[in-house]
Amino acid sequence: MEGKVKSITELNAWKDLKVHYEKIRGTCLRDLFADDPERGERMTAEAVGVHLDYSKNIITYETIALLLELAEESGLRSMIDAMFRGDKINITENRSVLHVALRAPRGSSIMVDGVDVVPMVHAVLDKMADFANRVRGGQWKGYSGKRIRNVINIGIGGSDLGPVMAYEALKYFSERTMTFRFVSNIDGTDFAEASQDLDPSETLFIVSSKTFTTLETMTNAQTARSWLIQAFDGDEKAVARHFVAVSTNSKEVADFGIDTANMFEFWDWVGGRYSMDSAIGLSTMISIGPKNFLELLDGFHQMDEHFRTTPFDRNLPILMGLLAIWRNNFFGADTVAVLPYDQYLKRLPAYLQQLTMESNGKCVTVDGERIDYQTSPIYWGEPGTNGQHSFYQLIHQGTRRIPCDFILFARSLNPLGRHHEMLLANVIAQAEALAFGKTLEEVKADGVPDWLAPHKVFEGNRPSSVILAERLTPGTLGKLVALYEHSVFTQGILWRIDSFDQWGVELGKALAQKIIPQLESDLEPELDHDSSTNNLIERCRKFKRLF
Ligand code: G6Q
Repeated sequence: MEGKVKSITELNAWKDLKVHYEKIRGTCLRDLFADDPERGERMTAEAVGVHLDYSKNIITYETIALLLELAEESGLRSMIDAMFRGDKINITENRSVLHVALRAPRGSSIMVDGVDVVPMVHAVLDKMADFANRVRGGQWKGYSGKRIRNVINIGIGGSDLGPVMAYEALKYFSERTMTFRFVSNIDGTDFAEASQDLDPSETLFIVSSKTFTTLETMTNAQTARSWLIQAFDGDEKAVARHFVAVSTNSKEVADFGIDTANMFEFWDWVGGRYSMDSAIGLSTMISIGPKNFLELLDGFHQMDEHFRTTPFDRNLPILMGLLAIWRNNFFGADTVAVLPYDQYLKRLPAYLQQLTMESNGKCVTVDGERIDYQTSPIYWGEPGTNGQHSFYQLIHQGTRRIPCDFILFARSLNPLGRHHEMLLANVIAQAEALAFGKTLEEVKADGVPDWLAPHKVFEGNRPSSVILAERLTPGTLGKLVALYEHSVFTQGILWRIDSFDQWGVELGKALAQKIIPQLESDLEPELDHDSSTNNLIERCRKFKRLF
């Protein structure tokens, strides 16, 4: 990047938006819809089978026009081109950001440092497909000749959240004769529970770690190794048939004792939280099969192409990103609820928490200057309809304004009786209730006594967007994830931050390394932390001594 970028607050469109906000902040959705009967159709966009209804946001056509100007003025166009070209836009780590290359079709070309990475991507995909077929087909056997029936992915953060989410999301398409588990936490309970009912001789571990140095993953992998070897009476040769690795670091993989022939590679231009469609997706591919995995990649690619080529005013990720900025920076909404109305997407909110907050939870610009506006809001959520019987109360009647993303599919993969119509009716009704509410007059007209009426009022004017697709297939999931990835990108560019680093996770890691020996030491350690930290360490040591 050349020269210093202007702060978003210095842009003309930002200043215009400030004035505009003051003008429309009191506007209510009831009036906006009443004044424009076509709003519900006009404020929608559709591409690659994904329909976005953003009409229930507190916006006018002028808002959208100004937000689009803001995107133009921010240089979004040139940054999209820079990402797809392989420029090193992750400036604090001096890396290209090329998750889009992971789903580029065979035969296309993307250059990084003079090397075309697309053939490399497809060579790994071919190797993954061959391996996945052998495991699924029973040709890849465990050390004692038994078929592999269990796959445990060991990884954390970006090397875990994507695989877990995708496994759950695509369970309908999964190989049901096999068991898939995911171990991430340094808490030994995670491994103990994931392995307690499995036969080691039928279990394959995929150690997924970009760096192959992550404390949690390496500790869990060592524990898994001991568990396996113990079952084979100390025979270390068993490791080769029961462990494969996904990493960028072949040296560390070899040092661990995994044959690098059984390593599936990816590259430093793939960020952890953008890696579910790289070799990190090996467990996904074994679960759903190579054909479905390629369909997933094709879904990602279709959304990539839409993002790269479509004018901003019809560009789904850009519209979503701009609305996020509008709600966050002008209305001051601190959080966003992601509410998928599909049980298979139960892990999507957790996945999106990392994608959004690790990417855009930053407080300095790409130039290292302290930011004086809000960046990423807090993302959270649960699948519907469950959330309706829990926290929706606050969304409807609380004092905070919480924008919601509703995600729904017109057809169910499990069409049981009237379940799906009821599910759809509920999500559509929630968006309607949030937007239009119920006035005091309407409550009283129902015969509610005066004293009770205020409790039954719904102020409405709660913004939401609806993302609708036909069915949750592998391709749809790819489109959905890419939609959020590019929306996050859009926001990060406008906020002037590096969405692709994660320095914020480092300090705690370093401090933990110091505390581990202090907890383990047989001798009383000299503690030189603050009084609270010292006290907590002492308390833990004391409790340990009691047992
Ligand atoms: C993601 C982050 C982080 C990372 C994990 C695991 O963008 O970088 O969540 O994925 O810390 O790292 P390894 O894959 O190197 O073990």
